[in-house]
Amino acid sequence: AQPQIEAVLEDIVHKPYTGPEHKLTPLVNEHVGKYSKYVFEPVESGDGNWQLAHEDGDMKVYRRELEEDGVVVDPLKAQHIVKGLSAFEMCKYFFDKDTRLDWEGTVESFKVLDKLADDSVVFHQLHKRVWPSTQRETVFCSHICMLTNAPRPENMVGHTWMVCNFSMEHPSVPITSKMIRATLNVGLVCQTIINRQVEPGQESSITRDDVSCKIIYAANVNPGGWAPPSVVRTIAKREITKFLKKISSCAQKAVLEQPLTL
Ligand code: H15
Repeated sequence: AQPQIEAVLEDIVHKPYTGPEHKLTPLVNEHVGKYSKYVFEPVESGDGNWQLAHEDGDMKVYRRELEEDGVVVDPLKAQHIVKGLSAFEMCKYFFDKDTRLDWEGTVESFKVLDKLADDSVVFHQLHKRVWPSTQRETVFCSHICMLTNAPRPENMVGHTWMVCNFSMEHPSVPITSKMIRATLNVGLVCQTIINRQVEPGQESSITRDDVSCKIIYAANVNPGGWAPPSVVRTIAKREITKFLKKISSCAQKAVLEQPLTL
């Protein structure tokens, strides 16, 4: 990133949504600190070799081709704009395990390993088997928080929200030979955009029809073992696109009858 951008990113601070602190707070802070900046590093400036891999209406998916020890680990970044809900509502929906299986197409089942606080939960997930490869599993911590000092797009109202999911190890699920342990680090950052002029002090007049949610989603996936590069790249692009579409329509439906929470 250019020096000015670096300085802007340096200022971003995350605030826990509910707290209190717990045994993984230092680890969460480390991941969220890194990801909250990484998500905002621009892809369009052309310096990081990001390529537009898919575009569909307001959705754009970028990738940077990268292999580690012959395994495809392409960083992915996507942007999307979803009408009729706020940043907070979108992040809450992504974080909420109770509605996860309504939209999550890559997961067969999951289990809570550790509820550290209302804003931090550790999960074990079994992923759907992608023929002809071995089934994958993941262990990760999911954390929801607010970001302050993040770059604000034009016409933004309210706060920036983020969910950070990062792979970790957990003593209750040792790695076995039956499945491949994949690792993922994911950041979902959301900001609310308003599509009409609101006079200062008139914020309470904002309704669902006035807002959209701008999403930036960054994912670093390591499939955890060799699989044909073209297969991994095809699956990754397909799944991230499917995920964004599905979670957007499910979240829109879920908030429809509720009052807007900015
Ligand atoms: O973010 C997504 N899902 C959440 C909620 O389930 C979990 C995820 C996570 C899982 C494990 C560890 C850390 C984080 O955040 C949606 C995921 C969308 C899919 C992204 C692309 C997957 C590419 C998989 C290639 C594997 C190829 C195997 C042959």
